[in-house]
Amino acid sequence: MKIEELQKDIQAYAKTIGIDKIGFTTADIFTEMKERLRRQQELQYQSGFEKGSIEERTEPQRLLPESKSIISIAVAYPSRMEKTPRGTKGDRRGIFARASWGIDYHVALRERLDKLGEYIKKRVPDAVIKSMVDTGELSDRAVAERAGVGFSGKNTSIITKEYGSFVYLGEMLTNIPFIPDSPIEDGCGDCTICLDACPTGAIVQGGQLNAQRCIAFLTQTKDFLPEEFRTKIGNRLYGCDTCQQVCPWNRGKDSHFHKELEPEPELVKPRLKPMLHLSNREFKEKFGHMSGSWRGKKPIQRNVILALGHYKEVTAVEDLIAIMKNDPRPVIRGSAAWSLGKIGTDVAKEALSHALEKEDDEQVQYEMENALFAMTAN
Ligand code: B12
Ligand code: SF4
Ligand code: SF4
Repeated sequence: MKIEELQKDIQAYAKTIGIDKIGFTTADIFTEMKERLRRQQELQYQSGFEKGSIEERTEPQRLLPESKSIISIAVAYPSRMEKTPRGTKGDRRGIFARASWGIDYHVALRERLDKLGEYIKKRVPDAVIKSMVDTGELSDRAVAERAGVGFSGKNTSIITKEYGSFVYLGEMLTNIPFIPDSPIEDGCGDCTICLDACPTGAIVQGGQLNAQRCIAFLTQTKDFLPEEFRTKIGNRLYGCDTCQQVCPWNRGKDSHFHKELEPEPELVKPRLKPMLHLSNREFKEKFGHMSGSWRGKKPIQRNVILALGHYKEVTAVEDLIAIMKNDPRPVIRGSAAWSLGKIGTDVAKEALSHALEKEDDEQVQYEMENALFAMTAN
């Protein structure tokens, strides 16, 4: 069987199973990426969510010794909801980033890669394959870039000509020597819109991110959110889409091809106040199928509390006081203290003073003192 023919058949089959774009590249070492990862590590710009050593991340044969090529896949997701619920004073809402709309994309892409793998094995019985999506060692973006799926934008996202950057990526290592596609031309030119729009200056220079400053990362941490970022995360509960939303390549790009990736408006833009009281079980039942829930309830609830402070939501004061007094988690009590300080009513102030007398945790005490200080200063 001719490789060209097989490759064409794979492309055609991929379309039938909900893969929107596919590209092929060699299993050669990602030399430039190796340097980049070293630099990111030295500068402490990494998030800590990356898997594997630099060698494993850049040398495909360490992951599958027989590797000769890599198939990169992209699945497009929506950027707009049909009926966006609007938050109002007294009934504020938070937002999950688009990468958390619909079912967890790891599941959606894994299913497609499994089907693709079965198809290839039928055609080439001695094919050896290994697939990954997000949680594997390889940089899904570096693979997609080299396989010509999209170019690497200054916001660090892979941008496809057809669907913009609103695509999930995954790949399959194989022992089949597919003919590699060519990378596509860079499309950023002298544009710097995303760098200017990033709320925290996380894009250090075109194509280089300090993940420690990126809101997408910060929404997923479990500890106290450093103070400088608290007003910047706004009502984001998980992830951040700003540097993609402003990108000219995403203008008018809104792909509704896959039912399972459609957002449930009440879940991706949920009311904030009810989220304060969710039990672990309720959280899992409601949000467990979304990719944004992978870090559990705590970071999301912390962000809910900060969002209420951001909105200065007076109707949340009673709830926040109860949480500040009774929640067993210091991060949650301290964040509630910060938000009460922001809201700044007399009731909030009195509650902060009382709670401070009883608080044992030093960090929470610090938050309460700061909140009281800020209220007196205003
Ligand atoms: C860690 C991680 C994060 C971290 C760090 C992100 C980052 N930019 O590095 C945090 C938590 C911040 C994050 C956030 C997001 N993530 Co994320 N994340 C990952 C993960 C697990 C590893 C990424 C990684 O290794 N980064 C290290 C950097 C150095 O490499 P890289 O970005 O992978 O590769 C590019 C650069 O290295 C650059 N590069 C390499 N050498 C050189 C040299 C020069 C000179 C230059 C200029 C550039 C350059 O080119 C590469 C190709 O574009 C991948 C999944 C995976 N296994 O790859 C998903 C992944 C990158 N994330 C993804 C998504 C969707 C997001 C968010 C949009 C989610 C959201 N809405 O909040 C945001 C976007 C934030 C942003 N601006 O990047 C998608 C990206 C899809 C796409 N179209 O690009 C991925 C691929 C997951 C997936 N399988 O779909 N993420
Ligand atoms: S995801 Fe948000 S915080 Fe991160 S680089 Fe993009 S705009 Fe900046
Ligand atoms: S906003 Fe401009 S610079 Fe940023 S990724 Fe898009 S085209 Fe490139």
